[in-house]
Formats: sequence, structure tokens, C-alpha cells
Amino acid sequence: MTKSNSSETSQTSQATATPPRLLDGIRSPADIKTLREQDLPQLAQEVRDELIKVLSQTGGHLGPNLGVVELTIALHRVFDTPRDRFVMDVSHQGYVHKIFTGRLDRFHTMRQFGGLNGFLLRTESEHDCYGAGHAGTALSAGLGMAVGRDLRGGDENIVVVAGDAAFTCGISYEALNNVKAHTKRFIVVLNDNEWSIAKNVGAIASYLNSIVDQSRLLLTCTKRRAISCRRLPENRWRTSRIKSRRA
Ligand SMILES: Cc1ncc(C[n+]2csc(CCOP(=O)(O)OP(=O)(O)O)c2C)c(N)n1
Repeated sequence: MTKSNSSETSQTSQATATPPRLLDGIRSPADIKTLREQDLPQLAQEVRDELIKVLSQTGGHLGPNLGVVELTIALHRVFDTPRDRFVMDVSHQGYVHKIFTGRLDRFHTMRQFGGLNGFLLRTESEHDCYGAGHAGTALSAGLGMAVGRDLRGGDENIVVVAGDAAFTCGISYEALNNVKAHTKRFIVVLNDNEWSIAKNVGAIASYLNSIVDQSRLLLTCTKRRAISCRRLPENRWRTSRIKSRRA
């Protein structure tokens, strides 16, 4: 090969070389915090690509994890596991959390013999504070952790992530009913993607849809000040209550 040929080849290979992934630089949640905000969409896309690439080989909970990519990035930017605790309902949506907590290099072993577990698992990582598998347990488990923290005088955050189907489980209501009486610091993220194993049905699902739709409308109203928020039935009700209290 002549000198000019070899330099052409190296230029071509430089042009076609894949740029390094941001994802490969994420060894722990601390690395997510160092990224610039404008790089986060790229990170999210790389995570989605990784999920699709691996899960198309191993099987696993693809949809629930594709649905929490941005949410998991946000949680790890704001909170500090393992000090703070993420309690994910069912925990089938914990794959992105696994990827961000030092398990990317083993991600291809997901649900294989001797490989990563398809759910969060306390023996797998210090970042997994609770392993589930059953739906509906996260709020109760998280509340127990919050009460324990308060008794100990701790200040870590307990963050429960529960789907809209998890919210239809009886023990979720038992926990919600007890939160106010037992702790003042309890963070619950309702991940309402309108899906359970199939499309979610029932009164709770319709109610959640209606409050999400209302808050979207309210946001639109707030943005476009020209539209009067008083058009919202809920708001009209509130306004009339306020008026009657003032009268
Ligand atoms: C007690 C119990 N019943 C049923 C299941 C099967 N199951 C696994 S995931 C899931 C739906 C979870 O939906 P949702 O809470 O909305 O979370 P998403 O998958 O949408 O993130 C169900 C019913 C289970 N794990 N545990």
C-alpha cells in the first residue's frame, strides 16, 4: 500500500468510526449528574437502543422500560442512590436503573442463567433497596421505609415509582390511606402510561386519564393566557366554592 493510500484509508475509517456513546461513560449515577442538560436526549436515545438491542435477544420487559427512560434519568439527576431509595412497583421497569448503576456490562445477561435478574434485587446491587415481582407492593414498602427513617431521624428520600395499574391494587390504597398519619416526607411518582399488561381499564384508569387531561388543559391555559381557565368545570367548582366561602 502506498503512503497516500494508507492515509486515505485512515481518513475514511475516521469518518465512518462510530462516536463513543455517552452511555459507556455512565459507571454510576454520579456520572449522569455531570452530563450537560442538552446531552440528555442523546443519552435517552442510547438507552432505548441498548434496551431494544439486548431485549430482542433475551426477552424481557421492553415496553415498561422504554416508558421510564427519561424518568429514570431525571430521578438519578435529582436523587442519590443508594443513600436515597427508589422503590419501583413490580420492579420490572428497573432495567434502566440497572444500566445506570454499574450493570451495563452485564446487561446482555439479562434473565439468563447466572445473569442479571429481570427485577430489582437487593443481592445484585446496593442501589436496589427492594426487590418485588408482585404488583401493588411499592407504596406499602416505601411507607415502611419512610416510617423507619423518621424513627431513626434519617433524612434520605424515599421515592416510590408506581404505574397506573399498580394504583388499582388494594394494598396501594392501604398505604395511601396511611401516609398522612405516619410521615411528612414521602415521594410518589405516578407513572401513568395508560397501560397495564394490556390497555388499562376500569374506573381508576378513567379517573387518572381525566385528571391528566385536565392538568394538560390547565397547562395550556397557563401558557396561553388568552384562554380563560374558568372554562374548566373543576375550576368553576373551585371558584364557586371560594366565592361562597367569602360571602
Ligand atoms: C399481584 C400481581 N398481579 C399481576 C402481576 C402481573 N403484572 C406484571 S406487570 C403488571 C402491570 C403493571 O402495569 P403498571 O403498574 O401500569 O406499570 P407499567 O408496566 O405500565 O410501567 C402486571 C399486572 C404481578 N406482577 N403481580
